[in-house]
Amino acid sequence: MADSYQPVAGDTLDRDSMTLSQHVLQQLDSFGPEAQDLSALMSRIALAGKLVARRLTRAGLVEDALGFTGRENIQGESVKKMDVYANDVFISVFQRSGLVCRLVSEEMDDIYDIPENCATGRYTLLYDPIDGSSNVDINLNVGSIFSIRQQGEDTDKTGADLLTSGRDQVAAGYILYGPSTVFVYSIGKGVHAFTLDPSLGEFILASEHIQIPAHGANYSVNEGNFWQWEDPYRDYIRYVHRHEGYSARYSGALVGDFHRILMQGGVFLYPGTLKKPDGKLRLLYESAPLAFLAEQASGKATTGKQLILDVDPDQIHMRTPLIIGSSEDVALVESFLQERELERPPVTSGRTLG
Ligand code: P6P
Repeated sequence: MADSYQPVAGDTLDRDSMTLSQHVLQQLDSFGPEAQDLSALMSRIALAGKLVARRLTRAGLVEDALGFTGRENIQGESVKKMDVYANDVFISVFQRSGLVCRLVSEEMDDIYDIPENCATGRYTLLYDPIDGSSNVDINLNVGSIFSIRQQGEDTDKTGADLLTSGRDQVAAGYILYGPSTVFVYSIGKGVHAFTLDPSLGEFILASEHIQIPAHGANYSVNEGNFWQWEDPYRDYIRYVHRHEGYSARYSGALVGDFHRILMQGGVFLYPGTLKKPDGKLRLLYESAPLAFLAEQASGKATTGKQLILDVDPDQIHMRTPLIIGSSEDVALVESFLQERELERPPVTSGRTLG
């Protein structure tokens, strides 16, 4: 009998055909209904990402795509037209999907119910449709952040079942709209990154089981808030200013700043300020999903007092301070907050300003 056919295309074709939906099924090691639902859900998020990416790449050319709407969201922030468009994209791709029963968004005060999905939809999607929208009009990177939770008992329709710690997340991730569009996710089995191949219209596997280095040079913080911080944060900044081997990197968009930390190491921090004592970043759809990824990638995420993933929110738009990134760099920030002498990372041979 002739030898069975042996594919000749090899690794490249295998890689290019490892789509996001296939990867989720592989991760779950199952083709059962639950796995199929989660795979389909991830594909819908990817579709939302492609629609937002398409709009962003043409924003400068499309009438009325840029600028402000003139409204403020529940956060008291001016709403950009792109915020609204991206939020509507997520609603549109999940209506009549049978997958998601509720949506929680930075751009919507209340929970958005999709009752027609609730017969089968076992999930709630929490998302920041465009994170870092101040970058949109100047063509700098922005992102979408998402968190997926199981549909709990919400008989009184208050979303009380969502007010549990981030350890109840089923999956989390983000889409980074940069020179390329990157989809990063975890379902609790490592962190994986996909790159959008526009010629295919598919997100193709780029990196698997990403690990945050234990230490990195990047420290990412808005130093313009220095005057508003508590002293321990100021002492940390003075420390990195006086020691060689640190680089300040801050884009004004959390997703891009976190992605740099994920890939190169270092620490991102958004402390509480005089104006925003609880910090600016929202727990359920910004800090908790990124903390889920950080811990999956051997990093750490804390409020400065508590691990982000252990915080029980008191309302769906709750804010917390955020310190996230390499385990050693987060520990260095904590050492100032806990006023404990941590043997500081070895001072490099370079100069140390006393
Ligand atoms: P600031 C964008 O508005 C955002 O929510 C994050 O993406 C970003 O890290 C942060 O706020 C930037 O805030 O106060 O430094 O401009």
